[in-house]
Amino acid sequence: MAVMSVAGRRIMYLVTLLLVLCSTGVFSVPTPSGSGGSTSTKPFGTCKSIQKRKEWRSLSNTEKFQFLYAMNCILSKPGRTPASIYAGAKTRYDDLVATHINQTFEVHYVGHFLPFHRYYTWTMEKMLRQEAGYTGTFPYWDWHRDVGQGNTKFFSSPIWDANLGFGGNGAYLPVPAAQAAFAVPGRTGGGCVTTGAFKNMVVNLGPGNDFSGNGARCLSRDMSPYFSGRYLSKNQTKVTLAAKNFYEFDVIVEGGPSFEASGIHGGGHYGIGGTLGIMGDLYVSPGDPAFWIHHSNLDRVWWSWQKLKTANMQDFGGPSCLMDYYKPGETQKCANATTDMPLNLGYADMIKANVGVKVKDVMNIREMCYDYDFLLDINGNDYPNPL
Ligand SMILES: *[C@@H]1O[C@H](CO)[C@@H](O)[C@H](O)[C@H]1NC(C)=O
Ligand SMILES: *[C@@H]1O[C@H](CO)[C@@H](O)[C@H](O)[C@H]1NC(C)=O
Ligand SMILES: *[C@@H]1O[C@H](CO)[C@@H](O)[C@H](O)[C@H]1NC(C)=O
Ligand SMILES: [Cu+2]
Repeated sequence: MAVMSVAGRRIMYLVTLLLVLCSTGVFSVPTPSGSGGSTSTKPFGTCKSIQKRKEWRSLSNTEKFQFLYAMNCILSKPGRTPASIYAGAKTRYDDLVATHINQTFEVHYVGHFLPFHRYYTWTMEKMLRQEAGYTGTFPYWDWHRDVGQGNTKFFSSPIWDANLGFGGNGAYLPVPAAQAAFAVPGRTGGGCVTTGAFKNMVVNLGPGNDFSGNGARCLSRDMSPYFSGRYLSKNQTKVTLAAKNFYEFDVIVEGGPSFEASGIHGGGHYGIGGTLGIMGDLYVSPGDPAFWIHHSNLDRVWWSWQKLKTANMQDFGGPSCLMDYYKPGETQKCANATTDMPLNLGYADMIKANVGVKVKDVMNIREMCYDYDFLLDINGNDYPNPL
């Protein structure tokens, strides 16, 4: 078991000390209407500037510390979900997790899967800035850097750093017999995360769709370098970026149309969460803070695909209800998803413009006031994104 260094302990002590600031609410900023002016009818307003997201490794140590601190702040702030609605939702972070659990079968294996998660990740960024005083860069995890050369490479990623990172794997636990047949191949852990900025974290909601809070438990990880090596490889990204239209792109990303198959989305979830880890639980996966940097990179892949061809930018499609993919000769249960579909985040909502957010509002990330420092070309290689 990894022992935390003196520096690591000092950092955690500092995080704990600073959380007092968080609970006093010094970071709270008056609720704005959209990101820009209140006169705008667009939910994201007019951008004062474009926030450039960067890979975790490109953040300075100070920025990493501030980011991990701000996450802990959101994890400790009282939430807005009334106990009468979801008794287990206690913190501001739980507001986000609860809305994901509530909509699990409405926002996965559907056309609006990527738009929903783009808006969801944007909301975490907004929350960190507005309610936890974060002023740095919102990070993404370029998984290509950590897969492909055997197990040790994945485990030793700076993402999992015990001092200035998300902490590592859990100790190995066997899976209960009932789950053995469905166990994620190559899983190596399952126990609690014991290092890093989230080692004391309590996951209040879940497992699954349990909102009661009775299942409160540690943050667990069950990493599978085998699984991530397969589905987070540059080859898999290349296969994904080769999609001819959005419908096809979404199917490849989600590994549809079947629950058994995987794509880059599942590559991160099961590569980190395996069978017993929080990231592997379809409902409560945002309960692992690593969720946000995985989804930020997934969003970067979508944005990179959108930028490959003019026609890709506004292309959209796919089913509006779970797994209702079009198959020749079969009748679909639901209408196809359209860009007029509303995206709803319940008590986690950070937009108070009363205009609602629709798929069409999140098609262009620059209208959401952010972009990425590097994008991916058709071969899955990074190129600098001129801003
Ligand atoms: C690349 O990915 C495709 C699709 O998943 C797979 O069929 C192919 O074998 C992979 N190629 C390599 C070189 O891994
Ligand atoms: C849904 O989209 C698919 C793929 O673009 C298309 O073939 C199908 O006809 C559409 N279904 C409906 C009900 O409009
Ligand atoms: C849960 O989801 C349903 C259906 O999308 C929605 O109507 C309801 O408002 C959601 N509840 C909360 C508390 O977010
Ligand atoms: Cu999700």
